[in-house]
Amino acid sequence: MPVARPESSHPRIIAHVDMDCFYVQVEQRKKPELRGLPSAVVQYNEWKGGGLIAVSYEARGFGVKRSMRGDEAKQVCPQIHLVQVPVARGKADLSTYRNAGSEVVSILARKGRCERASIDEVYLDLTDAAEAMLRENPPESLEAVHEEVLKSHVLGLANEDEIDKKENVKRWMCNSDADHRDKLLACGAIITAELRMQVLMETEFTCSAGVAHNKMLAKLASAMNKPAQQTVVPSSSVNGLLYSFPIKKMKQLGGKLGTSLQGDLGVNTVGDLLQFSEEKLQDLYGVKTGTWLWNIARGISGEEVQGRLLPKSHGSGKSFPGPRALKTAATVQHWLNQLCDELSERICRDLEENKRTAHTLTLHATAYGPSERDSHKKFPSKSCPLRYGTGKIQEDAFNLFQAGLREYLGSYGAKTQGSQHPERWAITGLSVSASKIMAIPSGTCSIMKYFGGEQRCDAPARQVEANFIQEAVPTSPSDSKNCTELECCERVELTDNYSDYIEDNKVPMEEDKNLSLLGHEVDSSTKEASQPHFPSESCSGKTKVSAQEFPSEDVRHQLSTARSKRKEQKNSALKDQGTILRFFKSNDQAQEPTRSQGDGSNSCNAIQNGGGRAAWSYKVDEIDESVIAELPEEIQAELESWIRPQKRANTVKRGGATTIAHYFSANQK
Ligand code: TTP
Repeated sequence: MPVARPESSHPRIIAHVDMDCFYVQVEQRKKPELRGLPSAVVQYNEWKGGGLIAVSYEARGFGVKRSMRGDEAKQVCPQIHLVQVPVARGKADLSTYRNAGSEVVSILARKGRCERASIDEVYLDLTDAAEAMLRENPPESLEAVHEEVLKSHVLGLANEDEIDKKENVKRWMCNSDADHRDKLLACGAIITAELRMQVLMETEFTCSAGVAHNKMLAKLASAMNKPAQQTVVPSSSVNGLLYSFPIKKMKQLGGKLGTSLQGDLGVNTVGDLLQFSEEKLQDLYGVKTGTWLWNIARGISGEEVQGRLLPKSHGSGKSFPGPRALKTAATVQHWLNQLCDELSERICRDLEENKRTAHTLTLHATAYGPSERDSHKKFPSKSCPLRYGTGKIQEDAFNLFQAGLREYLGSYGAKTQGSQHPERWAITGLSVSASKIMAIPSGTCSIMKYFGGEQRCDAPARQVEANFIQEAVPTSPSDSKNCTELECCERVELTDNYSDYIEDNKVPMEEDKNLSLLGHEVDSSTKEASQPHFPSESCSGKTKVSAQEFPSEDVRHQLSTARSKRKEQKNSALKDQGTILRFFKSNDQAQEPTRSQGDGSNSCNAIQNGGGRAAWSYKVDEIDESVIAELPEEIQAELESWIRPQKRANTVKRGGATTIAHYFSANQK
């Protein structure tokens, strides 16, 4: 992705659409009697009335805030209606919200390239649609401009009162003397207003939007006027918008980079950045970060709308604060099993509906250790190749946990198995994610074909997918060793996809991480995508699997009946776990475990240390991975390419590395 490019030659029209108090709206659609009333969605944990996760605008009017608990909200607004988030597997179940988000995406995607940025946020590239409108049906030729368009906030327009305001907006939208950029923007605003009305009509949800010439400005603008409004950013207003915009509120500057800008340079607003030359910023923060900062100060951003309706990864998590912290391996395993069960269901549905397979399983945890000295220590995230099947995912996730725990406890040499020393560690958050999701290349033999009976396939999906995964997942050097017992551990490495995992996530909530992993829990695509097209060529000869591995005729019949049933019940997809899911579940039970549940800790660590971490240079070791996530994607990519070869080659690359390292070391204090 380019850092920035001149935007004047070919202006783009980008909209950022953000649903208003989204979970509340979903609950209000279920219970229409709540419409217009102060209401909020609370976590399932009822302590002090449950933590609020979404607050209606009516309740906000009474001073209710998301940071409150139910009891506190009732104090400031006694008439508030609190709705508990749906629960499954002892944790919040977000499927209703995910599905509702998908409904919206499928409508928005009708007018241009669409990127689903989180459970309730979408970027749209409306350039082509706006250009077509300007060519064929320009605003000044419209008989009437819709009220919703006239309600737009156009930054920089002087608005005395409501009537004047609408008149001004109309004049601006229909100005045949305006420059080309503004004309296109006006078309984009009209298209966005139409889309928002369509969303309201088809889903009953209101949303707000920002319309600008790039993603960064569109996102800033969408939050400026809520609910159910849209804000337009003409080029002439960009400086005014950014001049006083708090630096920490910028996407990617909320964390350590923003803190460094404030603390080290005294930069408090985006406008403050204008005093620094590009060279100076590059000197301080590295070439790419420096240029990126210089660009954002001027409202320049070359980030493309990705054209992604489906999530980049799936995640399932839960936190265990205070007395609920997990202190034994058995309780950790119990909860990991729940999380993995959900994750498995979701990736199987993704495979079935979208023909996509996930390739990496990652475990994250938060913990506190045996001593005060330990309080700053992070539980290391761990990844391994993802094997399909609930049992396998559960087994691998627990192995990852054990590997992480050994490393976390490290020098204390505490035992990681059993509960002999329950006081030595406590887990306050657990999450598992499936990432590196890829479409099955067309022509690949598909399980759907087999189940659907449209075409005979000579391999069960499990085998096909296993082959596919084997091909696609890069193997670690240790793969060549004949050490089945440690297979999983050998592949364990410090996760390299942590930034993917947290990208787009909402601020973590206190109680249930699941509620904060929104960007990655969006799992359903547009409705049209639920019936994939199957290639017609035969798959015979691709795999060698014995006949008894096929499901029996009965099972096949059962599976295909279940599938047709599910088609009928698209909107209650949750209740039906899907054919593949059942298939994997049943096969899973039948399968011999291929990996040892044994400890193997020493060898595992030795391999890991010997092959990886110990070989890292000091600078790489100092990088706080959470910082990487704050950076723009292209900078993350640069860091990745810098870090990975280092891991392999045990050499320090010069050049850009020095400047980036400067940034990271500056933040070590
Ligand atoms: P947001 O878009 O941040 O907020 P919102 O849609 O509730 O309200 P607004 O109109 O101000 O945009 O989040 C979308 C949904 O994500 C929200 O309804 C609830 C959920 N959520 C969490 O579960 N945890 C969080 O920390 C946040 C911020 C949101």
